[in-house]
Amino acid sequence: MTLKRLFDTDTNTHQQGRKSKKMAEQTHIFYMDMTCEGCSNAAKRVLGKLGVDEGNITIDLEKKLITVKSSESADKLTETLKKTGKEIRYEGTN
Ligand SMILES: [Cu+2]
Repeated sequence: MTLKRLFDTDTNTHQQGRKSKKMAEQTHIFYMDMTCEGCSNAAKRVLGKLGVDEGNITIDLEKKLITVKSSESADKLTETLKKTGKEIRYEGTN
């Protein structure tokens, strides 16, 4: 029992500890007027420069939605995504 709990705790620590930021991460959803993979790659690139792990970015090209798990503010993420030159709209957190 005790051992299993120890292992569980260890796993959680590894999953969360990849980026050692103190602020709580939130999941934000953005609309971005993407038409192809070039657009989604551009989104990944600008977010990556901000320090967002690729594993924390989910892109639905068909729905034109980007889900980002980050401790950065929604404003900062919006500003960053706008660097792609595409229309960006903040859809909220989840
Ligand atoms: Cu494109």
